[in-house]
Amino acid sequence: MGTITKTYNEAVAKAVLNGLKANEKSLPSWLFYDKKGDKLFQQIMRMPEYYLTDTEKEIIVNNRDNFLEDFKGKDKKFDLVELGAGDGTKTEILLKHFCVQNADFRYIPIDISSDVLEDLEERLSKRLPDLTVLPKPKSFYDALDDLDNKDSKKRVLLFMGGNIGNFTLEDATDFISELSKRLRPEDELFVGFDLKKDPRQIQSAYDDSNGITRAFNLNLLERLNDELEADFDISKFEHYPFYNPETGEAKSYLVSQEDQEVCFGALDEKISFNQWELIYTEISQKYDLEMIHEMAEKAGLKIYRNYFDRRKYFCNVIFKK
Ligand code: AVJ
Repeated sequence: MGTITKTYNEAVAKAVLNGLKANEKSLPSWLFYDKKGDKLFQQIMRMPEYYLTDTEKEIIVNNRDNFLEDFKGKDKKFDLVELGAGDGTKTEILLKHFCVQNADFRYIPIDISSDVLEDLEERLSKRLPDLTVLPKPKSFYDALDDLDNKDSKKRVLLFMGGNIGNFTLEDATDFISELSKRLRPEDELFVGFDLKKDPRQIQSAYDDSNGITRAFNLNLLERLNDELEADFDISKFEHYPFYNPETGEAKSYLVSQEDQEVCFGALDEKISFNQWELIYTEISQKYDLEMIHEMAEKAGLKIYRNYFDRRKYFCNVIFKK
């Protein structure tokens, strides 16, 4: 045998094989966000059915003065630490407002992707040249553990955009507990939760009539075709979102339309699918206040404040120890 040069990403290959060789097939939702997936997600956020972005934006715009008061430490200073840099539009509204108000704060975005952080830093240096930005290209926990604890300045951790929804309830509780361990008495944790509402409205948010969410879900398979030399026939899979109002779980699946076999050229592997077999690709957990209270209690946190949009579709919560 000659030397095989691997051109694929090991983490992607491992996640894909793990997920597709399991009894109940799944693919992790972080795989959505390649170049094309990022673009599709931007488009999803502009779909009339996808209410999440505008509702959280409404909360931020209407309460930016309150947030500044909530976030300021005793000495008026604070560090704003964002978990996941994301696309940053909503954060930018806050940052801009805080700069205009001459707040004494620094912005510390944490993201595993240094590319994402470089783009963000470049954008912010143009738009908000006076803002101090300290990007940390690390995992959330590593980055938080790395922060200098001799620095007594108040910290506010941000986890916005309903990203907590991509965890199951159990995993979200563990995650919040881990963050809680790293909070000091004066610190705060600011989280955006998408709330339970008319089940039909949630269902259509993940099944928009322009088919963008469908394309977003199917793009996972195209990504595997490109990166792992797989031969998925995209027309033989269908997007199926399902919202369960009993549990608040909105889950998305790809459904195999027939018995079929898929080869992964780069991995020298074959995976077979039965007709109607599912690949579970995403959870978007919806919350009610009782669930948020219970989570806070389990994580050893108190709800210091909660903010809603006028329709109570979304809730931004400030937790404290
Ligand atoms: C980025 C996790 C908030 O779950 O609503 C949108 C991702 N997936 N449409 C969500 C998503 C399908 C989104 N979050």
